[in-house]
Amino acid sequence: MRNRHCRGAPLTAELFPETRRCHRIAAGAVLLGGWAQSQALALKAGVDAVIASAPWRHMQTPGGRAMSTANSNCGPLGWQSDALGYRYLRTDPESGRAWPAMPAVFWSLAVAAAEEAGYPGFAPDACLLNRYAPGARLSLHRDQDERDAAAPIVSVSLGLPATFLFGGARREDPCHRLPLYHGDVVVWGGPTRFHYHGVLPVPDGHHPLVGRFRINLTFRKVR
Ligand code: MD3
Ligand code: FE
Repeated sequence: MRNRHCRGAPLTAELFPETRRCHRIAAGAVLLGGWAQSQALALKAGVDAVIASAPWRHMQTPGGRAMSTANSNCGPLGWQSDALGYRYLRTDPESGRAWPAMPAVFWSLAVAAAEEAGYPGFAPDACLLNRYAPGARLSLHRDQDERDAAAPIVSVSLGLPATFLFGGARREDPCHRLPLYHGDVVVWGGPTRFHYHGVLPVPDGHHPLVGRFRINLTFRKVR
């Protein structure tokens, strides 16, 4: 690791606690604690711009229930869940138009984080936005709709903290818990890329930039 948060000098770690939060979570999965914090204002402005053209919506699960998270997308492909199942679409079904472009700050952060974690040349073609109000959660699932299995998923957390769960290849495998805070970036690649994971209900709170929400961006290479 060679960014200013992750350089390993002990003095740095004492002065800046977030330096201790950069580590490998699993084979091929790297937590870059606080990595996006200095860009948070620009990222939030990017979120607001995306949402102005593709507003937050609660998609239906294939089982017919509304998801507790609100979602939107930017980039060439957008993730969609409804009665038909999960898939990636080139247009927003709500508007019939293309998804909004990825803001430049989204793209550059995702590419830089992937490179930092050992995945040079990451070229995401989809960015899913998840918004959690207090109480919203994401039940245990696997992300299997992306065709490019070699590419990682880059995740950026903004706003309220949450507890991330990551399990194994089988639903019944035990889960580890990982707290995720505003500005944290996680790069998920390698053998755990298709493992089960989820997010516990987000506790109530208030964040100065994001308000009463947690927003998570996931960058994916789908095609
Ligand atoms: C671990 N989102 O959108 S992002 C999702 O915090 C999703 O909103 C969570 O799971 C969130 O599908 C977690 C981090 C993430 C994404 C994909 C993974 C972790 C992963 C794939 C395999 C293992
Ligand atoms: Fe997921």
